[in-house]
Amino acid sequence: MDRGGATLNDNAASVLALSGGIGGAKLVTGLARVLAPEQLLVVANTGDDFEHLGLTICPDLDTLMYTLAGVHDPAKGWGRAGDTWRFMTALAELGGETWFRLGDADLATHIERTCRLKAGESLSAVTADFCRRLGVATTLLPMSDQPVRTLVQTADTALPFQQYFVAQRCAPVVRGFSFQGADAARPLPAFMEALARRTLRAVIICPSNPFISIDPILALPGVHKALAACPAPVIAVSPVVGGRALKGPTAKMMRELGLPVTATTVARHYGALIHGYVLDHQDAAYVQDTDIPVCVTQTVMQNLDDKQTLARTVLAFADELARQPLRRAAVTNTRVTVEERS
Ligand code: FO1
Repeated sequence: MDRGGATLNDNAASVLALSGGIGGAKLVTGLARVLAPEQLLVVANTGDDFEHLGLTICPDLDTLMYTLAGVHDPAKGWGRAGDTWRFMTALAELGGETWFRLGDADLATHIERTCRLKAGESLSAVTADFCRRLGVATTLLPMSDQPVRTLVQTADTALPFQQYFVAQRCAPVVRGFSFQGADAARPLPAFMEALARRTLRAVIICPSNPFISIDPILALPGVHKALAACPAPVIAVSPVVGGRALKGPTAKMMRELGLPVTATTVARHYGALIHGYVLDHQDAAYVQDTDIPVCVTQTVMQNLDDKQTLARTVLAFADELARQPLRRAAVTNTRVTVEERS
């Protein structure tokens, strides 16, 4: 069953969420709880994907899939709950590469996906089937069926994303990013159809890292233009709270790129793409810095209640914006990319 070209129920008001892994998955969990399955389409970043030990690993897609299935490891944020590590132990004994840890149950996902990709199935078809088998009712799409690989430009070299993130623990100073393969990749048809849909209720940019989780999605041909022309409110939720990133290297990256570590920087980064911005109570002082409608609320999600409450608040904000003529920010975009070197 290939859901790559699937459409949402056209009679239902639908919500499109753009997400990276752990941070975005929290809001996606809330959205999946407050919306019917046919009302939510989740598009996942695949720029973090890579080939490792002969396997195709899709970290953000898997984090979203496991989270929506309720089988994720909430402590680590990635991988499966209760996983065991016999494969890694045995691999270490044999002198294999152990810098990227694959749990035994998680390994099954990578092996089965790789077999199916090699047999000619698309990533979206494999994802749809895995989701069905794991009981995920929400439609989860990779941003593209073609490979896109994020490269992190450091002072001396361009590092493949997982080399930077896991092997080097985000230590190298970041100068910019590029998304290898993005120019030749195509966004999933169902994603583009949703963006143009008359009944689309909102596009929600989840509280994910703007540089490495959302920009790869925006870098796909046609996506930026389609978002800019989208008839529904486009809303971003800040991943920066009180001058810190809730998860991951967002704040460190901002500092190294010479950007202030504030919620405003993220709004400016999305620039004229967004109609509304959601930030935390702790950042209420920054409201005056933006010239688009802002919703100040609790964005820190510690439990399921927080996730559902934020999801409801974001949707109510979108509905409020949709009742007025939509206007976008006048601020310039602070996109940080470097030319592809390959
Ligand atoms: N993150 C780590 O910090 N160390 C790991 O060994 C690791 C393994 C891993 C395996 C499967 C998977 O789906 C994700 C994994 N992650 C690991 C997380 C991943 O590198 C990042 O969270 C994302 O790429 C950033 O969104």
